[in-house]
Amino acid sequence: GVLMTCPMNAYLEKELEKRFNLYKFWQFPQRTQFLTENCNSIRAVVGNAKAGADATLIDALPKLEIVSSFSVGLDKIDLKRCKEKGIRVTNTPDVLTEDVADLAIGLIIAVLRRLCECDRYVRSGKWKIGDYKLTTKFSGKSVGILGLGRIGLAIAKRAEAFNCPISYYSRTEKEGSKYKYYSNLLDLASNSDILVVACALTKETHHIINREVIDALGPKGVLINIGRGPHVDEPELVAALVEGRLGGAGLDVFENEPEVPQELFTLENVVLVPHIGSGTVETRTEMANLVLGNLEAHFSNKPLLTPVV
Ligand code: 8YV
Repeated sequence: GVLMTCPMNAYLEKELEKRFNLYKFWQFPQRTQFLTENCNSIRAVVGNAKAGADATLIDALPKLEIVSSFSVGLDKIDLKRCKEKGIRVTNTPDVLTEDVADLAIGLIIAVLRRLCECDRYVRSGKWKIGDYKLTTKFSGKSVGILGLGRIGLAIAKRAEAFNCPISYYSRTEKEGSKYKYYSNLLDLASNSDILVVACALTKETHHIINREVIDALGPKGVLINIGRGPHVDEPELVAALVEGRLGGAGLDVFENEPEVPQELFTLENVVLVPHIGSGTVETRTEMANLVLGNLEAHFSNKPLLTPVV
């Protein structure tokens, strides 16, 4: 049997049902009772960025062999526990890189050119009263990237086409990279017009965007987050935006999704989207196929397609 932690994709659900005895966790409000009754028939967990496999779930499933995540991010999976218990883990890298990088650029342009406010302006009929105010140019602005992994690199490549000087921060300098490296995130923030969060969420990167970083980015700076909500100290971000200490923000992720701080709703220099980075038909289908391919490989003793553990 396969346990799916929450609804994530209709095609994936359908295909899993064809191949396995599929348990949909969300259909069993009495979770403890469900686990007691079915723990011995569950050999795989399919989770996502919302609901993965924590130590409690892993320990409740004595026959668990593999956790296949419908996400590239692994922050909702207790990797250490999986390693200890010899449970394999897979994710969905690469197939979503383009979508997430596209969205990062989209958010930058939406914030600087005020696309969402402009759309509201036209719809409300205000255009008839007068022209919209001037906005801020994107091309040529300095872009700082936090985390130069697959997604960070794809964002850099796109920003290059906008003639943006590109720099990055990561724990270690990437050998052979043509982009400017800062060994200190504060220096990157001070030297960037736009700062994009594109690293993995770990203990080390939790609240890495704190008050100091936000103030280094400053009243003309823009923060883009397509990583994870907890990368950012959200109350500090809200305070900075409300007080005008930060120029703007484009956010795909939030600390307590789907809760979004109400204070942001009235700010026109902020663009808010509901964790849609990988959310295209094409990419979600490819992600589903990767999950299916990994499970198939595992259960037929073949090498996993995208192993993490
Ligand atoms: C998804 C994600 O939003 O890949 C990730 O890390 O956050 C996403 O692709 C999610 O897992 C889809 O259910």
